[in-house]
Amino acid sequence: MIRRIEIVRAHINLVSPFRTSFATEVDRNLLYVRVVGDDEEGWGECVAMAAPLYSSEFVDGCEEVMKRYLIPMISSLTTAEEFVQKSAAIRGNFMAKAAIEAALLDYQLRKASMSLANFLGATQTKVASGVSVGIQPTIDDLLRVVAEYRADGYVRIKLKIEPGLDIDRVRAVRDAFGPDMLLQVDANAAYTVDDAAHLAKLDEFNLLLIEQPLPEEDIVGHVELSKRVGTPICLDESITSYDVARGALDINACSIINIKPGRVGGYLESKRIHDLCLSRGVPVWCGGMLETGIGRAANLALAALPGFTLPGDTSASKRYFTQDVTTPFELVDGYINVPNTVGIGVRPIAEVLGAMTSRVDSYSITK
Ligand code: NPG
Repeated sequence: MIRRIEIVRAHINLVSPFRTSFATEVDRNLLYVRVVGDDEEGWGECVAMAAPLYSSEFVDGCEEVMKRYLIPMISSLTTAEEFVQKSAAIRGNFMAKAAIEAALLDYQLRKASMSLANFLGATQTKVASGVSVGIQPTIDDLLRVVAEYRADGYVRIKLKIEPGLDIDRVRAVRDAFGPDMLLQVDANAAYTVDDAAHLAKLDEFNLLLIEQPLPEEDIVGHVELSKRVGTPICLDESITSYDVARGALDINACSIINIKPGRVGGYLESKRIHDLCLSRGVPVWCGGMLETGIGRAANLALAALPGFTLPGDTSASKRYFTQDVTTPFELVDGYINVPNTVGIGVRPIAEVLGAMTSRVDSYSITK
């Protein structure tokens, strides 16, 4: 029986600033959900950033939604599946919902002695790992950073781009690292459909994909862009649910999908999107939101499903943090092992999390 839900607020610095077309992240303002039962617990990590710049959600807003609307929906026997059904009444707020769903899943799977990977239908025991490279001050910096990640063993490089810091950057990396390196770019919605001819200049670099070139809402613009650019278009921010994914594929807005559980409301919805894409032969890959070990563990379980045929942004702990909150995830020959014990397979290390924690709020479950 679930006795209480805790919201744990904490802070962690990134090993280096991470610049995208919308912000520079230097740290993470963390929110963990802890489900506490009679003899078991479950953990989920909220992926919202401090400010609503990637999407409309932000971490303090997620806490408010959890406190006012989502936690009151939970009773002592609520399962993750029931929570997903009930919380559908609340519009949007996917990152808030996903963190609670993940904690409920971890809790119920631990009680059932099953791993999240098995529960979701994983077919791989380790997943190929890519790395997302933030916008660097100069091309020399970019080449140095990419070289370091290559030396670490990452099998795919993703470059963040924005208008003015795109074609030349990609050319420099292609020239330096050769035609065979798996390479893709991510614009985080920084262009408009009028940039189609400009973005088509990327076609000569044999990229795996261009991720989210246009704003989240402009799914129709991506249809037009897909006709005018040869490189496959992949959607991230735009794909907020199974229904949106199906619609986007139906109208050919994209040919690849980045699945981020936080962005679509959880792991159960992520699996539905995966299954849809698998049935249509559409490749998917697992995105990242600078998660600590709690979120990363669950993402690795998802990334082990058969449709995840492209390397994800599931990098090793040390790419992000000096000391992760869990036992660190390590890269071995370009792969990271998928946790295979029970639930998400990891828990926070009490002393590490304790030192990072600013506040724990506890909500009793009495129903
Ligand atoms: O490896 O976790 C990671 C980061 C991957 O590039 C990454 N995330 O747009 O996909 C993204 C981007 C991001 C970073 C999004 C920070 C939101 C905040």
